[in-house]
Amino acid sequence: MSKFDSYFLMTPSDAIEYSKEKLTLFDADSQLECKEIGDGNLNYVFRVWDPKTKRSVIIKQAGNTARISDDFKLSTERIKIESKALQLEERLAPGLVPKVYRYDEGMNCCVMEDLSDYTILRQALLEQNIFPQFADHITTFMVNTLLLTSDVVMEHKEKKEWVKNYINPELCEITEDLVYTEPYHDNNQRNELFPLSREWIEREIYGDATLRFEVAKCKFEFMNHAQALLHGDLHTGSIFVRENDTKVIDPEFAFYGPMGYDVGNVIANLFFARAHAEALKDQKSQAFIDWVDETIVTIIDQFKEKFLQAWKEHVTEIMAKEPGFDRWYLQNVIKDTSAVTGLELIRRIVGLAKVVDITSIEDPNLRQQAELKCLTAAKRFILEREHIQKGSDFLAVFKGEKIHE
Ligand code: SR1
Ligand code: MG
Repeated sequence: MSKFDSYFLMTPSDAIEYSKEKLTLFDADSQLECKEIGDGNLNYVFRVWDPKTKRSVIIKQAGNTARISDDFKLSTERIKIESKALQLEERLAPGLVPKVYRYDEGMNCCVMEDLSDYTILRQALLEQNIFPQFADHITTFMVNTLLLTSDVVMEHKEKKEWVKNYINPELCEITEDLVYTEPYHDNNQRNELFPLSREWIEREIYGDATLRFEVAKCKFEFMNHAQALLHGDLHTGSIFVRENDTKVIDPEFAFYGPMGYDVGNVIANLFFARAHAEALKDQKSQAFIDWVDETIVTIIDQFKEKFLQAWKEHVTEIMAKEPGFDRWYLQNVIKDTSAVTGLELIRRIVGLAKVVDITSIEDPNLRQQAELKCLTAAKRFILEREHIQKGSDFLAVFKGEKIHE
């Protein structure tokens, strides 16, 4: 019998005891230390380390509610999805995710590689650091994990089995509510508007029936298009970086959905970093903004290039080999990417789960400017999504410029 035979939410001292009992990494007599370092919206993250040997691990544990609010009652199963997804992603995109050492079904926790020598990308971008290889790494991650889990590559019955295994109703519901519903309605308790932006949002978001109609179409696309195994929450807080390394973490929202959901999340969150730097306008800002612009353009263009190349190498489905089908398919992925870029920009400003890139802008007028710039572009990303296809189109829309067809 062990105290870890049945589930309870651990404290740091439990995590130390757990590590000694369940992991082979540490010696029985080691003096371990532990700190709870989770700063996400959902889970608890313990870093356990041996100061003598410098060995360390991360133990991520799911509670019955979300950390951000007890409103969200969640099954602890999500850690199972995350563990499975990380192991699969390591196979599909080697070196781009942390290694999983152990998944514990009873304790609902996942023990994984400690990435403490990395920084969360959102934080690094707030400090205006640049990562020249990021576009290359993230496009490889997205092309490999998305295309290779889709029906154009996988045997169809096996793919359907995976759709079943990754069914993730509670976390999908969070996205359906927070991304695709609440930001478009004035009558829910969870939206929080920055006072200087309120009037604009009431008129241009809540009050725009055409926008709501287009968002409704996107919502049903998200719910009904089981295209590929998504990460499902690929914002800059789900990515660790070091100078020449990238690791994608936190795929607990993974499920079969439209590919553009992942790509659009990356792009929108880079725009938040850009908006933050524009508000800062210090010495480093212009060089940083230039790098973000180049990175956004490269991510879209390189994603398309790698996607078509991987299509050539991996496609197995006979009808998908019809000439021109690859480009038609990709065009739809980029259309969805544009819509999701807009949806993510809106929901992080209007809805519950905000981003520090925007909330940390201290000057109220600069924050209002940043919010309205993101929201104005967001509407175009949704409404003009049929025409936004090139990396330079994405940048032009954010800057308020015309798209050159
Ligand atoms: C209740 S969870 C709020 C948000 O945090 C996660 O990272 C997802 O982005 C989710 O929408
Ligand atoms: Mg997360």
